[in-house]
Amino acid sequence: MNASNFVEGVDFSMYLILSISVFFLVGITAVMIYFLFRYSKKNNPVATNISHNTYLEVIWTVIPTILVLIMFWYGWTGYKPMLTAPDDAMEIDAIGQMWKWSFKYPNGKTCDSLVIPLNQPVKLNLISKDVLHSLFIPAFRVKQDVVPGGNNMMWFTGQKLGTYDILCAEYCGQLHSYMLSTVSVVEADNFDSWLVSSPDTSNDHPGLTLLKNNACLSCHTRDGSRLVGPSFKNLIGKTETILRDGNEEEIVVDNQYIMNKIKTPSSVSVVGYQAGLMTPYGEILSDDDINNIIDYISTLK
Ligand code: HEC
Ligand SMILES: [Cu+2]
Repeated sequence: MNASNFVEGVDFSMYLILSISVFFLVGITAVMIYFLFRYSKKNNPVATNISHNTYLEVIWTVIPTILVLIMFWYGWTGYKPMLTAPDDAMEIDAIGQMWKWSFKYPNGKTCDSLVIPLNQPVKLNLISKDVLHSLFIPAFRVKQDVVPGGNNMMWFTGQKLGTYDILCAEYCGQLHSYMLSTVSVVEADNFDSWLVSSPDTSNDHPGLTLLKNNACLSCHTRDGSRLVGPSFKNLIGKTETILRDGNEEEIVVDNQYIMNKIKTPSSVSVVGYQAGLMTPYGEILSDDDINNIIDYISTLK
């Protein structure tokens, strides 16, 4: 059994086009080499002037046209079903952001990796929070751009139990290649119990859960090492240089500064780091959320 319902159509047209291409590559090269000797100056001293040959011209027009139409036909019939999801497909939001995938289920459950039931069509609504991404599941033979403001979708049916890679196939900045996740195809019963279970975050600080869920940790570390942005370790009370309205300023990081930076990151930028990478979280996180985050950051010493 194939990993998804699209494997057969995509693979068939791939192998068809590949075989036709290889056939002509080998054939044309062989004829070229043969002609090189057959019509060299030594073997064919007097060149013949041939203006045209109707019979040959019809053959080399009609046969390639038929071949191209065959390739088109199998390509099209493999691709067309991808464009319309069946009505009974389960809808899941797939959200891409620098540099993390997250998946939101109809019951509100969110997860960093995708879990789907066996033999159930699944439709992913593709949403980007910042720049262009592209959701790519090689084993399922599906790939689709995730456009900010657009409403692309993809659908598929997982037909074989297992866990498969999810990649981002659109260069989306520095840590693009780390934008990885997985899709697990599980038995329907296991899926149902998974869907209603909640991840065990009881030991996590609520601020840490928020940092994880909002992809903050793909750009900021907790251990003092530099990633795309400054580390959260020892952040509060740190003296640093920032750029505000084009002017450099020396500041001491406090709660108010962090609150403002998370809500409207473009208002200030830390000197030594690339400005403009952080998206505004004012609409996504409440003041309570941000206070939880600040409280958590204050524990990172
Ligand atoms: C795509 C990468 C990215 C993501 C995601 C991101 N940030 Fe940032 N952040 C940066 C960069 C780069 C800087 C430094 C440059 C600047 O000030 O814009 C920064 C700066 C900051 C600062 C100021 C640090 C200092 O030393 O003054 C805070 C606080 C911060 N981010 C918190 C967050 C929180 C909280 C989240 C998640 C809700 C988050 N960031 C998500 C890239 C990111
Ligand atoms: Cu991406």
